[in-house]
Amino acid sequence: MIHNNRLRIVMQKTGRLSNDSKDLLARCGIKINLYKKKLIAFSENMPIDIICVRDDDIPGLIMDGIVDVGIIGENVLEEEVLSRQLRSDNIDYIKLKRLDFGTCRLSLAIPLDKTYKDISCLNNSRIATSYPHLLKKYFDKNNITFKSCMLNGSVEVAPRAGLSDAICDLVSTGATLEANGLREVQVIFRSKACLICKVGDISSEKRNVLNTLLTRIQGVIKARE
Ligand code: PRT
Ligand code: ZN
Repeated sequence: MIHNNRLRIVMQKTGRLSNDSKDLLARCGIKINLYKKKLIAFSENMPIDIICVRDDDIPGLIMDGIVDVGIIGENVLEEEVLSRQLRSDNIDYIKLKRLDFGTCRLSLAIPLDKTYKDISCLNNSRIATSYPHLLKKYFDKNNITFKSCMLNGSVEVAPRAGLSDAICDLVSTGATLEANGLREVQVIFRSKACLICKVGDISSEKRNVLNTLLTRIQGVIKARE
């Protein structure tokens, strides 16, 4: 492992958060050359290194204290917390700032021809999702039982393919649900990207850089409001 006084920030390599994350850091005045295939980039003008990975790996890198700071969707973060709680793994992190991108909601959706009054209509139904822990937490809170169908992608086709009765998936515009003949019936979690950092020892040099970064991020977000 690299141990030095450069602040390490982990962000999504490619996907819905990567351009906004890159853009935010650039607007904070961090000069970086993020080449497409590179996992790591070194800032030229600040003691900061950027590491690019799959978003699912980001919460763990922070909670295990391997990387200092991360940019991650609250949905992925909370799912990892719930999953680690079951394994009694470390779930420590500090949320430094809710960011102004990556806005979406995790929602239950059902085929258009199905009726829905309230959540009890889904009692004992099979629900396809990539977020089994957030789904279970919501159903447990409402005292409703369900059967899960774990899918890491193509969740929206599950009812049509006869794999499930309903789905629990991320929605932003609703176009994907509509294109698949599904109706959003219940929001179970609202999410944005956020800036998190590890708990524990951070050198004073790194702490100073982190404080500067946080002040600049707050300024960038304020200016965009
Ligand atoms: O490869 P990697 O594992 O890093 O990426 P990924 O494929 O797991 O994630 P990615 O890039 O799709 O999304 C990263 C994060 O972006 C998510 O965890 C959310 O925090 C955030 N985000 C914001 C979204 C959406 N909006 C979103 N609309 N993530 C996914 N979607 C998908 C959704 O799953 C569905 O398939 O977009 C579709 C619905 O969009 P609408 O506009 O049709 O409603
Ligand atoms: Zn992912």
